[in-house]
Amino acid sequence: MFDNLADRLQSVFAGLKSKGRLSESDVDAAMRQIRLALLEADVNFQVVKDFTARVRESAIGADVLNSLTPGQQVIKIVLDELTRLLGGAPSKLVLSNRIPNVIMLVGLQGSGKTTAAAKLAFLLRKKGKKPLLVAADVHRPAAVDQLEALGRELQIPVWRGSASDAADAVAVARTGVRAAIDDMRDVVIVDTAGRLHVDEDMMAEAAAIKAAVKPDQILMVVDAMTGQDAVNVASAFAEKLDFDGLIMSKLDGDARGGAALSVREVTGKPIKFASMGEKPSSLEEFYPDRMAKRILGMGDVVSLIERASEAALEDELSDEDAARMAQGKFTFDDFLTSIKQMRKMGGLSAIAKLLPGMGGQQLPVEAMDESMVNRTEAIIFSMTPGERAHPRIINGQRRARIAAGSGTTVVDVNRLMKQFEQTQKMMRQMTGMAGGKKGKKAGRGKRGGNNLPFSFQ
Ligand SMILES: Nc1nc2c(ncn2[C@@H]2O[C@H](COP(=O)(O)OP(=O)(O)OP(=O)(O)O)[C@@H](O)[C@H]2O)c(=O)[nH]1
Ligand SMILES: [Mg+2]
Repeated sequence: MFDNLADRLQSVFAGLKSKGRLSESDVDAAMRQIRLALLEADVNFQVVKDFTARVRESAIGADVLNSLTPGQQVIKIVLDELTRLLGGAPSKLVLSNRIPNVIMLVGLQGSGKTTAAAKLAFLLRKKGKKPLLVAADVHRPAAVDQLEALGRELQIPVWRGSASDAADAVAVARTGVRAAIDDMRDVVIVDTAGRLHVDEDMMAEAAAIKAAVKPDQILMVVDAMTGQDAVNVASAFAEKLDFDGLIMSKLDGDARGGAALSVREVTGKPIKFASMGEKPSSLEEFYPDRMAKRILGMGDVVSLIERASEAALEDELSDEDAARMAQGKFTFDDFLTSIKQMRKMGGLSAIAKLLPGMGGQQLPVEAMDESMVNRTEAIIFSMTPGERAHPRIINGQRRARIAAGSGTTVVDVNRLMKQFEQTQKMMRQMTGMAGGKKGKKAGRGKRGGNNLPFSFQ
């Protein structure tokens, strides 16, 4: 998403930073460029106008022009305004004391409701909740099966209505809440039917479900790829049905992203979640400040660390393993685990986007190359268990066999061996820095953290 916008804004900033002093006309020129960049990203016209006016006012008013680092200060002002535009403080999903809590999802056809329902259930379960998914989309026959398949994959139960209410969305929702009570589930997530356009039928059905189950939260799913349209649709929903918050879906797409930037300002409704892919784990709580930093190419190290610790926790890296690795006793099996973790974090390019100053593009080509990671994996798979555990035995003959087995060359294998030795050495040095015998403790300290053997240089 935002790649183009991020590039454009960063080049405006580079121009500002290179100047020792800024004049009012420098600021005006920068504002013109920012305005164009936002309009090209499909941000609502009025929103752009207000945004640049506010930035200009702060920049001129805050004595920025007389400061020693005017460029930096303008960037800070843009960051603050962008954060504000995206909602300011994060608006987290707050569950009430009511059991079960009912969350209803609404939105146009194909916006991502059904997948978002499953992703949300997955996220809430990670937080210790016991969700029940309710398939109240009775219009499209495959919709119920789709939710059921997702539920099966995640091992989260799905309610599809009793035989008598299968064609009645309101009845499915109502009996779903009852089923949740019987089954001691504490959150009910109701998936509803979408339509191609905002129409009376859809609104009437959504209103009827709302009246029947009195949801604690109605979340509207908005497809970020649909640009300005998404904002108009969200406004119509806000007016006709009213809802509590937004889920922006498909933020991983390459559309211009303007909808995500305008929708909060235009509808007044907070973005609560961002969906960045098709995987169940791709739904994230939305943090306006982090998103603003990503757009401005400042990276999002907090999200990166969170992803790393989640990936590590899922792999249940044991204390012993962590301690052993920290002492430099690192094997090719550990290397494989790290690759797996990295994939869970969204792969190299996703990680790169979260790193400050990287914004994706500036990474060395080799480090960006996912195919290199695949090749590494293939080489390790071609090693015997003994070789993986004791890499020192891998002599020239074995290297030739491994290269042939993995469809690579001896040069590739040698390169990996070298990289592996360097990683081992680096880990030993890090342990050394932590102070000899304390290595074990340092290892434990790494638990839940990132133990990727790759460096980004
Ligand atoms: N890349 C990407 N694809 C997504 C995302 N969210 C949903 N999709 C895809 O978008 C398509 C539509 O998603 P659904 O969840 O079925 O949409 P829906 O709103 O339930 O659609 P209807 O039931 O027809 O109204 C599916 O192919 C999803 O996999 C996302 O964040 N990123
Ligand atoms: Mg659906």
